[in-house]
Amino acid sequence: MSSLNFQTLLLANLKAGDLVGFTFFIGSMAMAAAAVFFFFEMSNVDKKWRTSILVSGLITFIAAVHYYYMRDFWAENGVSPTEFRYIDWILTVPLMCVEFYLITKKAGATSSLLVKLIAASVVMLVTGYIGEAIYGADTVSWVWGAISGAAYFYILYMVMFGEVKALAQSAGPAVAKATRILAWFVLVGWAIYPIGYIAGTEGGLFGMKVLEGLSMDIVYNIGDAVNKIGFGLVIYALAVSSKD
Ligand SMILES: *C/C=C(C)/C=C/C=C(C)/C=C/C1=C(C)CCCC1(C)C
Repeated sequence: MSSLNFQTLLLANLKAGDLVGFTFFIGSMAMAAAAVFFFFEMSNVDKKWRTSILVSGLITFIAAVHYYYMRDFWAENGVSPTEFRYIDWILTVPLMCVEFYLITKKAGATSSLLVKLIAASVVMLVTGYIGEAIYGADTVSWVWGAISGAAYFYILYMVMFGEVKALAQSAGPAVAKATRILAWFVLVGWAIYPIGYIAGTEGGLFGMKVLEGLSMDIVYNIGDAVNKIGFGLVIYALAVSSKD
């Protein structure tokens, strides 16, 4: 067997100094460990929080599977796994919206609120995908990025000042506090993604060569770890501490 064939038998080819590849491997394992944690902890929390912890487990589980594909795709081809990335997001980000709905449900969150949040997240991601996958080499990608950004600001508004915040406040101090922290995840943690988008757009923003040399995938991988695992842990902390 030639050495070339032997190479292709290796599952993933991670080279020394491949920082992007490192973050894909770490991300993959961290998501899997987080999923195991959330699934097992479901039986340690009060019944009313179980669905929320289950959803945290599903978010990290879905990410673990996609990271498994993404790290191999990267190791094999050395290019961004844009499709796997957006397939992951289109499943996990709406589930994060479900988390906001679940923790404010007892204060009267309606399914129409859930639909609004999910619809905004789908608009944010579909327009982001079009901008990145189809127009990534073109400065017109800022138009798609801007539409995506508008949907992002709508979600941010809802959780930080709008309906979600109002409901959280009437749900009691623990839910109000957790929602405040989660809103900061949306404000700071989610803002990491447009930075990756600009870094990944050829020519940067409006042709200005901003963020050139920064790897879009490293930015996205750090963002995912913070947002998916961190987000789930805030809900977990709420579930184990809440007397509401
Ligand atoms: C677990 C994955 C998460 C929380 C992904 C979140 C993704 C975003 C908030 C992406 C936002 C984008 C914009 C606001 C504009 C540019 C295009 C996107 C899709 C990168």
